Amino acid sequence: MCMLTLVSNRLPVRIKENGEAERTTGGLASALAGADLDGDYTWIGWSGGSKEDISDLKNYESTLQKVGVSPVLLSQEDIDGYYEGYANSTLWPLLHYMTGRARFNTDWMPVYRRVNQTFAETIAKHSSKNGQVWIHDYHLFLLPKMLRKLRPDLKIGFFLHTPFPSSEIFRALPERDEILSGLLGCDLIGFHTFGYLRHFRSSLLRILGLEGDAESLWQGNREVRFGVYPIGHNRAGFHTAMKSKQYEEALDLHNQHLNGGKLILSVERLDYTKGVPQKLAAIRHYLKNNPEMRSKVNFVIIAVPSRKGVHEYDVLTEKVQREVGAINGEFGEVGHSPIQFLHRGFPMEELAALYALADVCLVTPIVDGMNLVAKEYIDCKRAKYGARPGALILSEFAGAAQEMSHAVLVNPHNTVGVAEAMEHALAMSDDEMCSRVRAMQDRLERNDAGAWAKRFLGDLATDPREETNGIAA
Ligand code: GDG
Repeated sequence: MCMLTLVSNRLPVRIKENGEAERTTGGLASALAGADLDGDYTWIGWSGGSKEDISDLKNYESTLQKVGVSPVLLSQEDIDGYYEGYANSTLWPLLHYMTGRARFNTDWMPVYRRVNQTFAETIAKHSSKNGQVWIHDYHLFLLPKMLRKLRPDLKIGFFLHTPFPSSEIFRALPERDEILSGLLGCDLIGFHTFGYLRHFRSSLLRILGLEGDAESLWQGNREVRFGVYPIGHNRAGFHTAMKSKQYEEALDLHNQHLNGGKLILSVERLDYTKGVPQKLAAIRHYLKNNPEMRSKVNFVIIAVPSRKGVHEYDVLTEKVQREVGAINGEFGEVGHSPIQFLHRGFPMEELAALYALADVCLVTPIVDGMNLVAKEYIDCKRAKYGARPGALILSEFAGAAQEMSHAVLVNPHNTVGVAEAMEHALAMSDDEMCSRVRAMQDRLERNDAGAWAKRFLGDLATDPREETNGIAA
């Protein structure tokens, strides 16, 4: 059995047409690839779809086990109450300060609890004695405590990919006590920024009356440690992509299309936290005030579909499509529409080519745990791979802003301010762009995805009691 068990809501797998399973290379998988683990870990999570649709459960499980993952099977009722309900309709908006969007439905928590328990039982079965378990994200807040009950020998770590909001927001959650005490089953809890950690500690104090020191809290004779681990991007993956033929071809093709015009790029999941309508308002303002630029700028918005079929997301998609049409109708000319809205995903090589060419990257979420697009854009600005100089416009409300002070920082709610930032970025000299990019690249090199995973897992493995007084626990 492997010494490390990774746990996330979704498994990084895809079932191919021939029925075989294939590992996909999402952000987390590539982070672990860079953490020198030699692939020695197992992964537990939901493989997507409902268990009612699986005709041969045994065969299904063994197909997935062949690629080193163990599925947690969910019924349609689980998916509705746990995933679409409590996780994505209550927790996700609340963690992003959007209390008005958070839905509170008393039927969801029992399902969320039950699914977290199923995860705990699956992990307990598959993890080796004294192994490490690394749990990811808000879908699994109750899991640490449930797992500790079943397997006290395990070292349990948790990383939150979203913000942790101010306690004034978090305390609106009806099940706030249970969520916090679920997390306290951990040995180590990680956040992207000091701000999120500070909010978490103040929730512990205000809601559970628990006060620890800056880095830990005692639960009986067990220490729960907290830490700040800003996630990095998949640097190795992007550098490999930039050496590929597909990258070169995409670079040539898009360069021809631009025909000397300016490229202003944005890339995100189409989620209400990413601030796409606010960005469109700023683009409209920019085009209105800069008529001489209308035929020269190309706003390319890559908005990957997200949570399709969920009402709010469908409404957002329609709203965005309508506004893009309206702006193009108002400011377009024969043969040129200022905005290209691309509602699908692109291969990494093509994404890297667009990053390399973009004069400006517009990253303007309303609230975002970190935001990896900002980091990827800056890393792809490499002259040796044919990249053009470029400037990053970054929302103050993305975790990444804490590390990327050389970006042009904006308040995404300030339409005029974002439009002025576009003017400023497009007028910036190549020298200024390059010196800002270099300053940010230095930092990204030291903390890519692999370094992030290595740091977290290194800290999880360390027993603080052994370190401080030499006495084994
Ligand atoms: C959550 C938190 C936190 C996007 N379009 C394409 C594509 N992407 C990739 C990007 C990037 C990733 O998706 C998006 O990551 P973000 O960090 O920007 O945002 P979330 O998906 O919301 O992630 C966030 C993150 O977790 C990690 O902790 O930073 O705050 O919300 O890597 O490159 N990739 C490809 N084609 C696309 O069209 N290949």
